[in-house]
Amino acid sequence: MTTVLLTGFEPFGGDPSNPSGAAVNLVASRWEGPEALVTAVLPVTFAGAAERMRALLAEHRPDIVIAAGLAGGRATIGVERVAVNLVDARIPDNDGDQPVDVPSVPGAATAHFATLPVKEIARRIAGAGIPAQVSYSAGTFVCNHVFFTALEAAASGTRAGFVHVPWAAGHAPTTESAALPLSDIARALEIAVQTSLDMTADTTVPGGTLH
Ligand code: PCA
Repeated sequence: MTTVLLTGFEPFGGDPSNPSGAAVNLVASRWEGPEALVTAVLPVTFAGAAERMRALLAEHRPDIVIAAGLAGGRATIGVERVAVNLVDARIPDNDGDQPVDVPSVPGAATAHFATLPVKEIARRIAGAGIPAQVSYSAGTFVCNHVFFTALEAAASGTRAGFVHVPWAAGHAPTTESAALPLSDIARALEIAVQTSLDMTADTTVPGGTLH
């Protein structure tokens, strides 16, 4: 049976909530298959999150991995294309650790590309009326660390990627913060899963950014 691993994160940085974890739980509550869906809400710690991702990969041997996390301040769903082998934490993680300028996985490549159809995922999410774009940096904090770890540790038949989400409306730190309804964030993750199941190769439409 085809297995999909979908993860979100716990709150971090003093915030009371994290829409990525909430959205993943919403997707799990209404998943009807036929594929098996495994979900987890990861700790926002460099040590714990990567270890948990490696354990989930080893236990479930998923065909597809989609990790999701909060990118507070972004207005759109960001389908990440690039994971860098770099940790440079601007704030401490939930263990109080703040590693600076160290590799995510010592000795591994400088970067990995997502192995999901990122352009098509962004296109289909936008087509559902939810703002989305391909992103070329997942940052250098715990999200990028988990994204890089997943691509590094996944078995050769496993395809993996990462989706950054905005604040959920009603839970943003200020009323001016960019936000989307939690239902849209959950829908975007479902579309990401479905698109990844439907397509192994990405669409070759022009994309990228000029700066
Ligand atoms: N966002 C952070 C870590 C956990 C999360 O949800 C990040 O973008 O690295």
